[in-house]
Amino acid sequence: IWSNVEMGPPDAILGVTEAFKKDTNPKKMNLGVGAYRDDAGKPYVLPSVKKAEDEILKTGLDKEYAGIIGVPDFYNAAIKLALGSDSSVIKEKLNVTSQAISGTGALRVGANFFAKWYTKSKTFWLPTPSWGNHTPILKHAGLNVNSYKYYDPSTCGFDFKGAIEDIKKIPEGDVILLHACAHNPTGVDPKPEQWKELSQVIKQRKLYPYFDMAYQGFASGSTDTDAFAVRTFINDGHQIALSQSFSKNMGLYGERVGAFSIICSSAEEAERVMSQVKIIIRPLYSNPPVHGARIAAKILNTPELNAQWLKEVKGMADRIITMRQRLRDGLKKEGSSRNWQHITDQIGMFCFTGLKPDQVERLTKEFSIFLTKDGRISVAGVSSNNVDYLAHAIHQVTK
Ligand code: PLP
Ligand code: TYF
Repeated sequence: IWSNVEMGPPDAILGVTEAFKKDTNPKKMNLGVGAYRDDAGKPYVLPSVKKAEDEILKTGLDKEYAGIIGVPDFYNAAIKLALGSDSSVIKEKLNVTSQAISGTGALRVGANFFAKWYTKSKTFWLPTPSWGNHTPILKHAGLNVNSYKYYDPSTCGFDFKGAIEDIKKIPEGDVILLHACAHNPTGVDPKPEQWKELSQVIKQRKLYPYFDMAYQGFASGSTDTDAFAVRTFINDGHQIALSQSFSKNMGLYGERVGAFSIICSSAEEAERVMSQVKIIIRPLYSNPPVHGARIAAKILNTPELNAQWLKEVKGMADRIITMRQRLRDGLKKEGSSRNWQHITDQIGMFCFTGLKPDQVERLTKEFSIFLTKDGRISVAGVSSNNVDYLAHAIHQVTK
């Protein structure tokens, strides 16, 4: 029956882990997937998450279905985390917020909603490059995908001029996707002043800003600082859409905790939009899982746990910053004459090294260091034990 089905390629990011698992070299490193590791290279369950989970288990909650849009204590707290607890948008009930199956699911619910209800355009504009899953998520929902300049390979930094030039040419009404902070895969974010200008240009062009926020807290170590772009756009009067993920900042990867929001122009409009978001979710998966959302809700709504969590987020962000510095120092010690400043300039979980595909291939073949072909490394996979080995290997393939 399925003789017509062709073999598909492995996923560009998750395929790296498959290849890593097969390697027998004891020095092997998996710098592919963006998942935090502690300094011993082990997956990290945040102590605040453990504490929240213990407390939830003690209360002996049942396993009944959540509503279509999930656990209210969770999604109400999630949007507060993004917009700020004193947000007038929330007070005036202008937000439509639903729990979603992590960031990916939030993007897909959003994509389906835009495909069905956004009448001005069916085209989304992505930064070049963007997260590898953005294009398939949007295309599977029937949307068109286009791109605007973002990363400048000559500086390994943000191409502000190129981005503005391209955005000025986007047709009115189209949707522009923006990474709220800690851009994946480049680790390159606009500066606050640049965000302000982007907001103005996007407003003049009458574009619809859609934020993907998968790393709130991971860029700077502060969830408020990392919400700068989202809050600036809101203050400038944009009615944004927003997908949030709690995979990275709470380390809840496999629990699939996220939220999707749209900001409306009146509470009455928000009620109509909410009714249609529910109608999209119901035939997709009926309602989201509750366990992870309960954990996130407990952390976000309990002041002491919240304070503990923010410290732990900062701890993860700081360890990554330390590893960036040690990698850069290590390359210098190896005798590399290249400019590696971008390793410490870039932020968030990833470093876009600038390594070419043949150099990436040598890293994998000769050193058992696994990363995506675009030269992105997940700095979260680097630790005190292997940072010098990584510096040595990178120098060997770039000298
Ligand atoms: N968006 C971006 C930019 C990401 O980097 C990721 C994860 O790596 C996601 C969304 C979604 O991740 P998840 O579905 O685990 O929340
Ligand atoms: O490393 C990245 O960019 C992500 C990680 O369901 C990831 O692709 C892995 C699995 C998943 C979502 C994101």
